[in-house]
Amino acid sequence: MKERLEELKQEALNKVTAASDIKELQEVRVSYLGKKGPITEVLRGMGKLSAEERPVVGQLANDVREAIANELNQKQDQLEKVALEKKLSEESIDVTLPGRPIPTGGPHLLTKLIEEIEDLFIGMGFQVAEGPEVEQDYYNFEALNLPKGHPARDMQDSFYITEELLLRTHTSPVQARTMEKHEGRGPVKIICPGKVYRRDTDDATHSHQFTQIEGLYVDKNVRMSDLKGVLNAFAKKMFGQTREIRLRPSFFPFTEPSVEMDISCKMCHGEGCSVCKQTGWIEILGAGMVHPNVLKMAGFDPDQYTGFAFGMGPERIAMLKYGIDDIRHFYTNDVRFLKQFHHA
Ligand code: 2NL
Repeated sequence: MKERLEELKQEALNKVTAASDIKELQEVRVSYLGKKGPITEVLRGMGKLSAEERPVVGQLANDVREAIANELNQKQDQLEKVALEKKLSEESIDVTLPGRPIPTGGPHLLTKLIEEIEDLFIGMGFQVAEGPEVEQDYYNFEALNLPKGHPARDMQDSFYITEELLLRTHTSPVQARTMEKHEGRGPVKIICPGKVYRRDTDDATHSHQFTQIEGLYVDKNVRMSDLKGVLNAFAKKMFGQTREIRLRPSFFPFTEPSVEMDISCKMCHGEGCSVCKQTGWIEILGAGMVHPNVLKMAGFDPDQYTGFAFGMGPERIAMLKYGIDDIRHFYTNDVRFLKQFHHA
């Protein structure tokens, strides 16, 4: 019997050593230490032994059980440890790897350009003012020295909603409204960016909806030289310090005198090229001294107050700045176009 027990012990220990995973080990445990196992069987046969031998064999059987159990537990710990290490190494994350970029959208080229222009004027003391896109005939035309029947307020060129309501054709009505709110007291120093609408057939240079930025400075003693100084500073900051400006006489119903501003051509330095159509100059904006009628209608005394105003088209500025050849690119929203101006 003793030999049988020793044999069983050796057999069991060998199987424990050979077990390569926890499941196999559990099978060894059940088959050797279970109720139907060979050791239990040996113990059952102890009745045949003498009174002296019985405790000796009983003790040995217990020792064998214990030895096998110890070995099983040790092996179990070892296998669990190996399994854990394997799991950890498989699931490990390299936190130093660069992240995968998530594609993002961004502000439209025109939005960014408008904000850039706003910032330049904010830097010169202007405030940003906004107003409605559905406007009263009064603020869009009447208050800007364009009375009913004036040739420059062609019904065919505007989107009328009713007799008295239309989609604004410029952002000037925002300026008229702002002046009115000041109740005849200066200074008013604002720029008005926004969408405007004209009944045009869309082509490479025309759009029925586009954007505008207008500026207005009304106070005592505002002069033409103030206009020139502000516009010169704007042009140099926007297009580069080496650019020159020039003012040419022009006409707008809401300014007198009126001018148009050109900047010197960067491509040919004034020599003449295709960009500037051989003139050396590129037209950028229109401006002038606010017409006395406009001041009067907004509640300002034209004998005490003067002002300058200007207006420009961000699309035209962007087209010149980035060499964009078709105004429709701004509104088609083809990402291949938009992406060129999006830097995450
Ligand atoms: C252009 C020319 C201009 C104005 C806009 C203005 C507004 C008020 C009073 C007087 Cl409230 N003038 N605006 C003046 C001159 C020119 O725009 O070519 N824009 C794209």
